[in-house]
Amino acid sequence: MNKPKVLVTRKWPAAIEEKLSKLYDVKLNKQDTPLSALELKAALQNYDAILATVTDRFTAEVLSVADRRTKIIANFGVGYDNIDIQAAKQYNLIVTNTPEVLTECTADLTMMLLLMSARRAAEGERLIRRRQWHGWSPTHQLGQKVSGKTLGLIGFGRIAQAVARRAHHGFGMQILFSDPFVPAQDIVEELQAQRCDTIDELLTEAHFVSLHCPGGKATRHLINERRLKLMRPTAHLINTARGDVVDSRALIKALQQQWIAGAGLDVYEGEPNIDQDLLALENVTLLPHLGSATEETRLAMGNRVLDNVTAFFAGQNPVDRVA
Ligand code: 8YV
Repeated sequence: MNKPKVLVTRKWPAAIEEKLSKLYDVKLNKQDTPLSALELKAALQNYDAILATVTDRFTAEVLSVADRRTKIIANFGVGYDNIDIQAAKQYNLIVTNTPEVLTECTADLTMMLLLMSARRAAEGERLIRRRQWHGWSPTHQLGQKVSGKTLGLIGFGRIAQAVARRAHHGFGMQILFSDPFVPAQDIVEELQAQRCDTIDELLTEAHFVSLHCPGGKATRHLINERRLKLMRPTAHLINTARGDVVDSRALIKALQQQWIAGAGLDVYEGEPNIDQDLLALENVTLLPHLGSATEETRLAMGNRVLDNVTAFFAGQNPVDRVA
């Protein structure tokens, strides 16, 4: 029997590419160039499985291509807002993601951004590189204390809970959260976390706000001009979720006019294109979507995709099925 034809849309950790090559008739992307809509359509017509990432935009239009061969899109990532799930269901396409394995590293990076933003770390680093640091001074580049402050988490799933653990047990922070789902009581108790009835209430109260909701239509521009104005002038906004959760023009205005003290961003609307006005600001820390970018986690993500695809080709239901 012929091996299933599998496309890996981007360059993956070598060990995973090796395993895949042994099991399937695999097409790798050694150049690592993101695929265009046209290339994704051709892929849907030519491969049994597509192993995709956040940079592959499977819109309803792309998925509607005639003569589809693909049966499964196995996404390398926990977020799958790059895939129109309704359309995928309509065409009986199975979609899987990689939850759990990237929780800890993404939570670590969230804390790093929070600390960097609060303590103006990137600004200080830039200053030194520009040779503009003229020595210690009692009032130079003062930031905000983190320990003991209140952290508001919008979305209280796995990653947010891991952030809350670090913040509460490590930094003595009080945890507020807002989420339409009710979390397990033992977690709420462990973290002494308080649910806010509304996002507005959380934004008004918190010293630091971190976003952990999924991307997509339902959360697009959840943080807008009105909501940014509710935040404390000393507050920092951290986004390691998805860029379009924040109205970036409104955020730029908030940072320029100092409605808030700073922001730490790992994700962007329309990434990797970053608004010029954002680049010009000192009170924002910018990272290039590094949430899960550790050797250990990317290997674990690859293995998780492998498990999902292997289960599918063995006629089983993949464990991380989201459509
Ligand atoms: C991934 C992420 O690396 O898993 C996610 O949702 O945001 C990242 O950590 C990226 O999405 C790759 O698909």
